[in-house]
Amino acid sequence: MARTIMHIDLDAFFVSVEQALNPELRGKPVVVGGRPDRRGVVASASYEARGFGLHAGMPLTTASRLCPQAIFIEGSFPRYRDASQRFMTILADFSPYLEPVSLDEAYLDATGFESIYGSIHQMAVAIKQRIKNELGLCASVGIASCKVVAKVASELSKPDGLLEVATGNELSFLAPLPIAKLPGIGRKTEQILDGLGINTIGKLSITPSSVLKSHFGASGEFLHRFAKGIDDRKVEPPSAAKSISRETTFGKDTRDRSLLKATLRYLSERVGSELRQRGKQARCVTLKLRYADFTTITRSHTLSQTSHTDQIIFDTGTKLLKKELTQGKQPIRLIGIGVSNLIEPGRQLALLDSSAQRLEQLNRAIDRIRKKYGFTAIQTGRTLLLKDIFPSGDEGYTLHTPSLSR
Ligand code: TTP
Ligand code: MG
Repeated sequence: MARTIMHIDLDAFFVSVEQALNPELRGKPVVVGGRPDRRGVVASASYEARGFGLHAGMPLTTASRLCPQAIFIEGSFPRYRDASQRFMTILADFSPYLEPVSLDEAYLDATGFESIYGSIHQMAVAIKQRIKNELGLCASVGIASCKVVAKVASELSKPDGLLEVATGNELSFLAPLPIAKLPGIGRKTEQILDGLGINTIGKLSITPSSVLKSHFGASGEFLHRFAKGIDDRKVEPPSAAKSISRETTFGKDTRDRSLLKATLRYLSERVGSELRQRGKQARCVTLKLRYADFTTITRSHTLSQTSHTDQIIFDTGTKLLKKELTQGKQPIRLIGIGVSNLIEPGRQLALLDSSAQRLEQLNRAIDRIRKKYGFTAIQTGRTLLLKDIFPSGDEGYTLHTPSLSR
């Protein structure tokens, strides 16, 4: 069945939020990223600044050389997170089939919505209008039969754009564009394709997929399909998980406290990292134990202040475990830890407290290293013990439950 997909992306997002708050910045070359004498790069540049060649990722020193009159702002992430939430709330009013992709970007499945709004074009106009009225921001919208074409269309229409690619015209729309416009083509892929004499999406679409596969492996097939405007990825609303938990069954039932605590620490880190990745905080921590005779118990504790740090999850789990060990006498077969009562943090009161702030920073630093080098690239002292017990793969230990494969 033919689909209608919309891609919505805010223009010069960080900068536009600043301009909406401070009228003196409007119509001027503005950069969010920091002071020009600092190390660092441009995060967002206003379209006026782009006229001087400024763009995201450019070193601030270069930016100030190219455009000395530009206004450089540090920016404030909580402001952008707040604007992003309000943006997504507006979109959710138009369709429940909404997939946020980043802070300022989302796909919306609008198949069949013509009957409500008169046309999809009118629906997009209404969306843009509400974003303008309520947030003071400009959104650019691409409309097409699939995600990849909708995304290229919104990008091409910027700023303050609205571009609809009629079904059947995907190939002719994409063909003349330079390959860098196709999502998924980074600088390196672009260079390789350029070396092969492929510089437009049209040329890419007629390159045999065997050639692309030999250079890019499985992703070569995707590139080929995208270049033809074929993309059957669905718009997938994020699963609203109500809890996050990790558990594992031991090879041999145990009452060894160091092993139990090491495993609990590891599981807490897994839970914590997912919690932070989802941008949530938890109110409740739950320990799960299964004894040798398969009796399973769960014990929960409600935190006085919501948290998303490994330490708090682990400390709470440890207290629950200690209590349980003084009662049950059987060896333990399975241990698990979970968090629930998840909330989207608004104002972070905990951050006023400097020790909570340090913990949060430490966790973020660990997350960054793990994202780059793998989960066990960095280990806390307590979990080192697990190294000798569980086999280690690229992504860390291989424990026995599927929930640990992530
Ligand atoms: P983008 O949508 O890529 O950029 P943009 O909204 O500033 O401009 P455009 O009109 O082209 O959409 O990214 C959204 C925000 O994400 C951007 O305002 C700042 C942030 N960001 C960074 O912090 N670093 C980066 O390298 C990029 C690309 C974006
Ligand atoms: Mg944007």
